[in-house]
Amino acid sequence: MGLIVGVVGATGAVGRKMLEVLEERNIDIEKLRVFASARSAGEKINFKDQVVTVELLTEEVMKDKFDYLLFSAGGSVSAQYAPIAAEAGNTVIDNSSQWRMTEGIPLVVPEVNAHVLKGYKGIIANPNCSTIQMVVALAPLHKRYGIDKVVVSTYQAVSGSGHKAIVELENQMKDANYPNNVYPKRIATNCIPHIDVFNDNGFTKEELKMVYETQKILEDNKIKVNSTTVRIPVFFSHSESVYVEFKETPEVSEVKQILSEAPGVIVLDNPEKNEYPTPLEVANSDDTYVGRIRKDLFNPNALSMWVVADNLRKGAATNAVQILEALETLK
Ligand code: A2P
Ligand code: 11C
Repeated sequence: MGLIVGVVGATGAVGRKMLEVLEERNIDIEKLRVFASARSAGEKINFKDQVVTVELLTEEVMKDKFDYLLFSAGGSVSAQYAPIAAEAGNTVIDNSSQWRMTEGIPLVVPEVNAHVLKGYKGIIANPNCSTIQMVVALAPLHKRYGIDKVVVSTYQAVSGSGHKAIVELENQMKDANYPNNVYPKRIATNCIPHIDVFNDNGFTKEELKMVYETQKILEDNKIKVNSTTVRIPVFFSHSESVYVEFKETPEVSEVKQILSEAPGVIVLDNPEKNEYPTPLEVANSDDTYVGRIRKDLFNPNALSMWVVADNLRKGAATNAVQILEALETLK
């Protein structure tokens, strides 16, 4: 028998992508229900050969029976509705930051730590997009060399801020006077070193997600992470410059070999042929691409690399659906 699946926030940038990925990966769905706010309740959405009507999200509907509920409607929606759904016996895969650091809630990137799902039922957290792609590349290297410290700078696509931000960049590219509705500054022809809110310590919440989520997923609170997260005028795919200091000395040839065998990673690293990943080329892929792998000039235990992945796919929807698949294989 097929699954009963609900998508909360199905009209948003990630929610739409979740539906696409569920369809593409041929998940055996017997009944799909889609939820959003009063703004879009009643709208029709195509899924496979069916037309599904968007339902209003209420506490009552979350008590209905679902095999899986995929949430991507923001932290406050997850805070209010996910516990009600879980209490009713439903498995929630939550894409918001609401539950990620809560003790006892698994924070999962299936290629890295699917083992924490064994025997678990309730709310499961999908990590932040910029964390997911970084740990997919770091995990196999951590296993081999042991990571001491990571310094990462991100170049993040506007789709990470949702559908409204895609519209803002599209319009600002055509109209110099289009207002800044989503971002504090103009995003077209600019870059903004400010993602999510500032914390008292000077880092943004997005930067701190990269610190603490990485430690939780790699199960090592000693890994030091220093992050600077930046929004750039790109629609899809986040890019990251990642500098890593290891406990042991890595060799570039071995690093390339390890990464090329790692699940979910594609090494694209032939600079002499201009081969390295870019967001435009990586968009629509489910893999994490790594290029520009090179040793540090001064620290023999350190190297730099360039990591790119589609933030709506591997960074959100695909990772959530992979969690669903991992749970199904553990059944
Ligand atoms: P809606 O279409 O009704 O606004 P994005 O990240 O692209 O902005 O999308 C956010 C998603 O979360 C949309 O599907 C949006 O639905 C949904 N959403 C936002 N607030 C609520 C809410 N209070 N209840 C249900 N869905 C919500
Ligand atoms: C961005 N990383 O690109 C964010 C989007 O914590 O899930 C995801 C926010 C989150 O803006």
